[in-house]
Amino acid sequence: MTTGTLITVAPTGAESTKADVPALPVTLDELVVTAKECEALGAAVIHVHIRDDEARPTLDLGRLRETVAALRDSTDLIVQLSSGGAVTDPESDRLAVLDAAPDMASCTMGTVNFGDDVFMNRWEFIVDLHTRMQERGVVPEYEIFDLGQLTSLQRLLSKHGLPAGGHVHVDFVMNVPGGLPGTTEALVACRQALRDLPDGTTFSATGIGRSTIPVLLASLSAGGHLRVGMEDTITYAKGRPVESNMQLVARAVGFAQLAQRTPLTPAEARELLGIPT
Ligand code: KMH
Ligand code: ZN
Repeated sequence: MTTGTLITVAPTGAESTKADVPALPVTLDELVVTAKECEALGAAVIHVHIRDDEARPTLDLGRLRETVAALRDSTDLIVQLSSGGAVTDPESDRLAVLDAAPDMASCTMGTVNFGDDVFMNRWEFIVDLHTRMQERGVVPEYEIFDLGQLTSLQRLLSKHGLPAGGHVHVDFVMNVPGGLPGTTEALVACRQALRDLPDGTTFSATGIGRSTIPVLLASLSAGGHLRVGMEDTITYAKGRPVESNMQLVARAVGFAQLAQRTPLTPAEARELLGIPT
């Protein structure tokens, strides 16, 4: 039975710019302030993309290590580094993200058209990422951009074994142009497909752009968890740009509470996801 709600904040991403959204956290200080405030509101996981001094997306390992350390010093949040990076990042840099020893890392389960770009995730790359995470005790969040990627996940787990910690958690990333639509019907189809995955598999969902609210509500009502943040949404409501990540987390917490699905603390989230304390 589902009880609490796991709330993940994805505050930065690799695609938006300060010109699009002035409050986008792009420096380490901005990220740490955001993380602390989102944790105080009810977030338990932070999905992290970092930027360089010019606010361009980077997978610089030194910066990633510094970021993991700073987030651990200042918060109890579960630190999930993006292994997806930006569409231009090479596979070697994406694998090296694990050298920063996060609690979790994302693992996207297939290639997808990504607006005008292509987000490449070859099968051999996925197997390599999954295996390295098993060896290092980094817990994956399997990112699902399309329904067939759940079939790939089933194949991955049956051929290469369960992830570190033994628990399977997936995130439906919905409404990317080229992937799943951000609709209740699509979310229900994904949830149904989870029956072919190990018992106890949990899911969260995030709706890009204007699908944010419908996906939030559909996920809660289907027993799922939530991801929100400026990586996914830069418009709070029609004609109203997002003012901060906290605004999005506060709204998700409000919806969760209305659904009587209290936000999980980071400690409770660790238990759910099989992450050591
Ligand atoms: N920025 C996208 C190309 C992830 O973080 O793992 C990939 C992405 C998924 O955001
Ligand atoms: Zn991401």
